[in-house]
Amino acid sequence: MPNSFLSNRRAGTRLAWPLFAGLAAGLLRVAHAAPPPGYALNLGVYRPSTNHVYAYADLGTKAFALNGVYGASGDLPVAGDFDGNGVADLAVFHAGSWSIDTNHDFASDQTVSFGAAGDVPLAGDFDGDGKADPVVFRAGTWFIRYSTSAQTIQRTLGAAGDQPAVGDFDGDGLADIAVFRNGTWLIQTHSTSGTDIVDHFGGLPGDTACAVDWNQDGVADLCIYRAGLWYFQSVGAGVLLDSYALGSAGDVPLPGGVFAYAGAIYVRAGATGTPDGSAAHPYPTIGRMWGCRSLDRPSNCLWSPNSLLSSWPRSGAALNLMA
Ligand SMILES: [Ca+2]
Ligand SMILES: [Ca+2]
Ligand SMILES: [Ca+2]
Ligand SMILES: [Ca+2]
Repeated sequence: MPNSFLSNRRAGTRLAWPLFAGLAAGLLRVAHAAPPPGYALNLGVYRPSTNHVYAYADLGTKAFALNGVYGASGDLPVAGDFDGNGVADLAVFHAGSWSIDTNHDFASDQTVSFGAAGDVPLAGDFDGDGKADPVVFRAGTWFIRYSTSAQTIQRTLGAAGDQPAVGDFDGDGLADIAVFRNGTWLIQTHSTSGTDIVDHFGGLPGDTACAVDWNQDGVADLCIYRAGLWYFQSVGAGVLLDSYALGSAGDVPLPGGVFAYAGAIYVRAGATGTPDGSAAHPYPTIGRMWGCRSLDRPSNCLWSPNSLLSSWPRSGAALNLMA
């Protein structure tokens, strides 16, 4: 099974460096109910008037992971980890056509034909392979296209005019569906039609419903985007959990979860092109080290064939092995 995110280790941790000289894929499957270890929770917004996306890599420093134009007038944005590398990708939906930018260069890398004009697009991992599955909501009928099989399943929840949301509301690692209607949330976690959980949060005119695991306990929290302010409440808690400011009125919230790991170094076996250790241009190997004076100080080492000396160690960096 293809895997995304094999390992993630912080700088300063003693690593068995030579072991990484050859990379094997498929060691571990990760369903990202919460950010993987070492990753930070992020948020983003999409501004339809300019097709500009603003997504933070770090909610504390407010460094951007995404800050550019993607899509065209009338496109609907969707954030999800479509390639399963642990980092949310930006997609735009237009009348059933999905264009997905998996490497954050604002150019489409994957296209999917799924849904139709008038559908509301969403994404979540329903089949548990770590990759986001395209979803469309059509007046109470949900169509979910499994990434593993391209099979489309159908569910029923809500009605025309409801705001749909996707998140893992029961914390089992698989995405669930919800609709928001004037402050009432109807959540379906294990049925194929009907409501398993009813909750109440938000409901002012203009509120946009979203779902994100804000407290990172593995269970998606209810989220309301209100003109640049995000509000969070855990399912069943009945009290506000937190709020955060990002965006402005008219923006579409992108509760992608994780948009980047600042300072990360990415490695993918067989990667081509000129590598710089970014997610877009990963190293094909971390190389083999020799001439070391200390395992804990890789900068003392010589590397071949693909030296990381120019970029390692980075402060706070993590090493990400990609399938
Ligand atoms: Ca991704
Ligand atoms: Ca999936
Ligand atoms: Ca679930
Ligand atoms: Ca939570």
